[in-house]
Amino acid sequence: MADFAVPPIRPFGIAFEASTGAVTRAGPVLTRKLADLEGLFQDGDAWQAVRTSDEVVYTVHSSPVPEVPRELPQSITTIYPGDVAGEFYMTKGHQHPDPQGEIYLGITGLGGLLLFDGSEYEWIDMAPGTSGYIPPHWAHRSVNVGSAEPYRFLAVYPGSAGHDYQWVLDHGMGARAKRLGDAFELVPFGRAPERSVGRAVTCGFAGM
Ligand code: M6P
Ligand code: ZN
Repeated sequence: MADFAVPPIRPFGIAFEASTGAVTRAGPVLTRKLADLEGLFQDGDAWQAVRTSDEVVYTVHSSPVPEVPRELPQSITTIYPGDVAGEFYMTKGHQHPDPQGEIYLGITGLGGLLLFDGSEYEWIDMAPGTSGYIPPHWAHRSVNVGSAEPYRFLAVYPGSAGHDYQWVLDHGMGARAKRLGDAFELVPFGRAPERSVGRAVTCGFAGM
């Protein structure tokens, strides 16, 4: 498997393959299956029942730009369609230990960017061409809310930001994106540690 490059890095172009999420020049590729998402779906029994299914929930194709200070790594994340007991497939979600911003750009499919600062959540509808801004101190998770298509987006982030996954296990993400007929709804976390100031919002894209 390709690895991150070692600085100093010379300027170079990166091609993004819109139909697969692959990048050239290629860096590391991460594959997360249902078994890797322990403790994240609300219905733990439903997750237990499917955890050994080997189903891929999402992939992350990174460029060779390394996660080190002053560099700007990029990656393409592809979240496949699906849900666990109505809660849509999603990334683990993380907080940046070094609080710095991040930018996403929707490439294919329909998704959402869920942000949580520890007390309030925000939701940004993501579609091809939509850019979502993640300010410092906001944990972030991506969700595929489309019916059949993979949701795919570009991420660009400071190389020193890091990934704190425990923060999400400890604090949750403020809300959950769940199937509601042909659309979806955001349901605030309802029990400890699922607590937050939030609002139930019913969202949806025309034609879904
Ligand atoms: C985006 C970026 C990456 C992140 C990936 C998957 O591509 O934010 O830094 O790793 O999404 O998200 P997570 O790490 O929360 O599983
Ligand atoms: Zn991030």
